[in-house]
Amino acid sequence: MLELYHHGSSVCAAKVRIVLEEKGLEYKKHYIDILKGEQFNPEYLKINPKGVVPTLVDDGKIVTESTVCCEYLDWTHPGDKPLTPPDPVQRADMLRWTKLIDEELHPACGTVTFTCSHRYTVLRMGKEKVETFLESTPRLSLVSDWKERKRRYVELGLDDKDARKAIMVHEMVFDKMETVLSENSFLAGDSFSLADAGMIPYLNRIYMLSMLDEWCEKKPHVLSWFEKMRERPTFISAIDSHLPESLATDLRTNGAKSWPKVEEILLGIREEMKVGVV
Ligand SMILES: N[C@@H](CCC(=O)N[C@@H](CS)C(=O)NCC(=O)O)C(=O)O
Repeated sequence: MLELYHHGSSVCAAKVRIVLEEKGLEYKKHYIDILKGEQFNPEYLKINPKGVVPTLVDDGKIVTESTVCCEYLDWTHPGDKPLTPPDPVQRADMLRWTKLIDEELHPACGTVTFTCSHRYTVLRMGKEKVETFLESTPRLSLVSDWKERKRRYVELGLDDKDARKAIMVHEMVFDKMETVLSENSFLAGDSFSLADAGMIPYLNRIYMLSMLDEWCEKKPHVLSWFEKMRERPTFISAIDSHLPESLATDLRTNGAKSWPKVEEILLGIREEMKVGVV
């Protein structure tokens, strides 16, 4: 039996749910509320020592790291819908996207999400619980200094020094997508692959933060790709149906309030990109 430990607003968990749903696999869900610190429960740390979601369990075998979970599912359940292109060049394209997501986009998304919204959700727990929540983060978590970063993001929001780089990473990834999607319907190859499955939750995060339309108003191919992904039947079953309404409201309203500042930083970055400073 397949089991998934996940959370409604986790981009990494969403990625694995998309693959499970695209393949039509049945799985048992275990909800871990990462904004209440349930990921630091000693029982959960036994299966995921980083204290992050998702964790996939396949008949007792534990698989962590969302991209690895997606690949594992594609190896073990290729079915009639493999999500890895058979052509080696297209497969290499796919792996370059998933590598970019893991190495750059995911930590940047953590920064944007916490500085723009999650900090407000977490702060509602009250001083003592916030302290326990921040102190419980393991040394090696989302990245090796996530514990310190999370504390700063909760305290400083968009005034933190990492905010600019995180916004720049998103802008560079969206630019790269725009170039590829102006010639291709999918990110790698000519059909839906693990690259698209991996990218959907990150676009959806910026969308949930009420920022996507304005951010990408000059990137029409990115917007139409996202619209197409939203039309897939698995979008509702893998993404929309798992996000509690209160969290969706937090993301939407906090994101809208944060947009003017994000936009100011973004416009500065675009100016610098134009003159070749970055
Ligand atoms: N490299 C890991 C990263 C997982 C990760 O960062 N998960 C986030 C949610 S998307 C999390 O559980 N965060 C818990 C925290 O910030 O304490 C993967 O791809 O599975």
